[in-house]
Amino acid sequence: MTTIEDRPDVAEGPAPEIGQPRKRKEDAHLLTGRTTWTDNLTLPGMVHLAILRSPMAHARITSIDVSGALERPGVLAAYSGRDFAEIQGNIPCAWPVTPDMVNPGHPSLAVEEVNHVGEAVAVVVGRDKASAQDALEAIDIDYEQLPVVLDMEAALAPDSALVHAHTESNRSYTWIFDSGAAGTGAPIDEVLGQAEVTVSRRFLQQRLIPAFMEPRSTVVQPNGEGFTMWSATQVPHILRTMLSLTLNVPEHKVRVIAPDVGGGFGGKLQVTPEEVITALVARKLGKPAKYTESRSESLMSAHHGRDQIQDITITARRDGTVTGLDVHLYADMGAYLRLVSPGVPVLGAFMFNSIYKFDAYRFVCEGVFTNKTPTDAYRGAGRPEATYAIERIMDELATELGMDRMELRRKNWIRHEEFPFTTVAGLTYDSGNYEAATDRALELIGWEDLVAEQAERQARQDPVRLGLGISTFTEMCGLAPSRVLGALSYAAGGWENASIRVLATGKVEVVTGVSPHGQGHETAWSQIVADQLGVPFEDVEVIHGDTQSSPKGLDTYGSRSLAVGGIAVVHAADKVVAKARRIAAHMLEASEDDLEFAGGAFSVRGAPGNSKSIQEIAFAAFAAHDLPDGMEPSLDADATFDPDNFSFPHGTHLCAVEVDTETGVATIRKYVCVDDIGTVINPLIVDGQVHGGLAQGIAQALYEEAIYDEEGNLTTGTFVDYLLPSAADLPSFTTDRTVSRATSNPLGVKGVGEAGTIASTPSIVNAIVDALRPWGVNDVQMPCTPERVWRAIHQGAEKSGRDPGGTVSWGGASTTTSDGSTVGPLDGSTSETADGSTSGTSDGSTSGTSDGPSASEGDQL
Ligand code: MCN
Repeated sequence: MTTIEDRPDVAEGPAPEIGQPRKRKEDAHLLTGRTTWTDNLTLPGMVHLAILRSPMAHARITSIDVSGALERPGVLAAYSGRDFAEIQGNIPCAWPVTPDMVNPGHPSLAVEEVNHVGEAVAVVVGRDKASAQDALEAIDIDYEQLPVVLDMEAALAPDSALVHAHTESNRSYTWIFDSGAAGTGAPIDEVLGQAEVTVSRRFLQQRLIPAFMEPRSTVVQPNGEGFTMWSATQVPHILRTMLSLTLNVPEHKVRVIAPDVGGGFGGKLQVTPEEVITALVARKLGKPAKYTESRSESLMSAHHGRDQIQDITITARRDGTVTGLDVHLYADMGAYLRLVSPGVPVLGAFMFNSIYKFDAYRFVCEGVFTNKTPTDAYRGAGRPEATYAIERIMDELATELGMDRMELRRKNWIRHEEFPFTTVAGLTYDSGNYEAATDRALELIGWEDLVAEQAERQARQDPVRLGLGISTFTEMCGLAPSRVLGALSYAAGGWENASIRVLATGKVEVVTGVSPHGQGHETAWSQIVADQLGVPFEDVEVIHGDTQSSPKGLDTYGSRSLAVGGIAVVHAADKVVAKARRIAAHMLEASEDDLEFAGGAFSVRGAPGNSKSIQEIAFAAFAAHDLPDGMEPSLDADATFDPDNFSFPHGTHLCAVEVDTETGVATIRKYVCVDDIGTVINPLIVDGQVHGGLAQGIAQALYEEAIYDEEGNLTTGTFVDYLLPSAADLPSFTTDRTVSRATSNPLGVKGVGEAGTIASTPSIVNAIVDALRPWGVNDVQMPCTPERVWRAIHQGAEKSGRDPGGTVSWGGASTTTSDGSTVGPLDGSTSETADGSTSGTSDGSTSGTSDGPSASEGDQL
């Protein structure tokens, strides 16, 4: 594969744009409120929708009468699922991961049954939103309650109640990868049988909510046979095709526009019931219609992410050589399969082995239905979950072996001279340098000093302990080679398209098939084109997010836009330059081979004064007075790129977390990440992407969790209960990069959009567990809230007979904390240890008693 250095045709402008920290072109209009959010759109005669949602997690709809709503002022129409039963189709699922996968079908408006709280059951159409909303209470609906299924393991029991009465069980699918059968390694059972050391853990990936800034919103304008939809979506192209199939409308009669979109994080990689309902209503009434969800509706009904039980066993030799990995996942699909729900955990199958080499690997994933909101892609989609499990268990293995955690990783990771490397999961990693990224991260964080401080705090029984967190990672992104996606049973491909038009005046329009919603593609694509064509950055306009103006594309997710869409731009630029070269040769009466292209101009080699700029050539191509024989006028080109491999960014994330053992509060003191994403187009954008990703990964470790009560009600249905961190909750991050160029594309770029989220969660939890090891703690369930950390200390102390609080006495003496309150276990059980301690002295120092742990116990304490 060629690299940019190998390519003589790439313009060498005086100041290459690639690599410059350009401020984002997009931001001026975003920051000054000159945006077009979908909800800002108003069309003549537009009606407004409000949706009635199920208050029950599982119930039969015994009767529904919407006529009461029709009598309310300002109401034009009201419909239940029964009104649309014949025409609404099912919300599509594009990833049948196994041939026997059970897909129960998902009508946009429930007809017979509701299967999760928040499911849409009826829609009211008003002259304004308030009238429609108010009339929802006039709908008369009776439910017959059905048993609620919430626990995944219980759901798989033969005697479990069924989420969907017409299915045989609550299992959607079982997907298996076995290195023995696949020929990528040894059979796992042999390795398990002979293992010198085996460590098994159960990790829980709590359910998360992709809390994008702009709630979902849709406007539909009916238009003859078809319609135009504006939607706050990440995937206008996928949406168009899927709407056409779902609603049986010819695809060429459907136009989808994603105007400004305020974030998605995977949550808008979807064909939503709300989009379908809005289209149904608009077409039925022949009027433009708008639906915008409230924040509470969004938290309850937009798809959720994660929610897996991970049973993982790692085997090793006593010298620390990892020999095998056995993973069993339960993945909560929620009540229905959405667009890519089943494929999300399956993507993780290729990442549990991460950066490590070992012989045997098995991955079994069971997709399970429950009476909860469906799950689907959320930033990282399968890869953060896998990275969490392997990085947590590597720490546990190191502890079991009594080995330094970093040494264990070094011993097992792929060394940089071994690339390209085909892993036990069957992927070929093209490039990377884990040593370089790790060494740089260790240096930046000042690891040795932190280790010394940790020991010193332990020695003096400081109630605030220091935990050091490690996470090394890689991910497969740049989704992706269409052939591989096809082999994984994904319905679509992974190519991307771009076209470039050099206009008569030399200004450039770039049409891209990706659909940014916060990633800054307009800026990055302008930088790429500026370098490729030698035109000013300011002269490039990027057009996206409208199936009419950018008709070919597969949109933005999976950190694919640069490594696939950006490369399509490069190939389109190559074609433009090739055409321009022919015109230039004609104009300069020279041979094409004698022309040099640099700084946006072709000149005759050896006669630099004899040149034509790309702008002059563009005008000549427009005027078409004297083009080479047979050449079509205009300077433009179109290219589609389908990479032959994923891109494999990697990195090392390290952190120091202070854990107050008296309150359980964990505070991040330092966070350093060194990512390797190949060539960087725009370091400012990349830092922004990493910062945002870190915030989300840290939020999983410390704050966020979607919680259902035993009746299936979402108890975290507002931002009061669902703890989305603000900037003030996060530390300043230290970011740096190493560069191992991707070999699967000519720029050498790898994706970055998910990196921070993938790597940060295990780094934080590893740090917290590290701080609590003295109490025998070997796991803390996420999110590591103060209560959970406090409990872990006290339960660990109880089991190990150690002091829970860095105290002056332990083992039975009854004392109080420094503020005078008595500390006891939160589960109500009695523990002598729990209240048998005092906290540190007022100056923060503590001392051990003669029967307490002594500083000489070193790393134990
Ligand atoms: N970039 C770069 N150099 C690199 C890699 C990337 O300059 N070597 C730049 C790209 O040019 C692009 C940005 O970084 O401007 C992200 O590129 P990429 O890694 O290709 O990711 P995508 O553009 O495909 O974005 C998808 C990714 C995903 S999967 C989620 S989820 C996510 C994310 O992006 N959701 C986001 N970042 C988000 N950022 C915002 N503001 N909002 C979201 O919803």
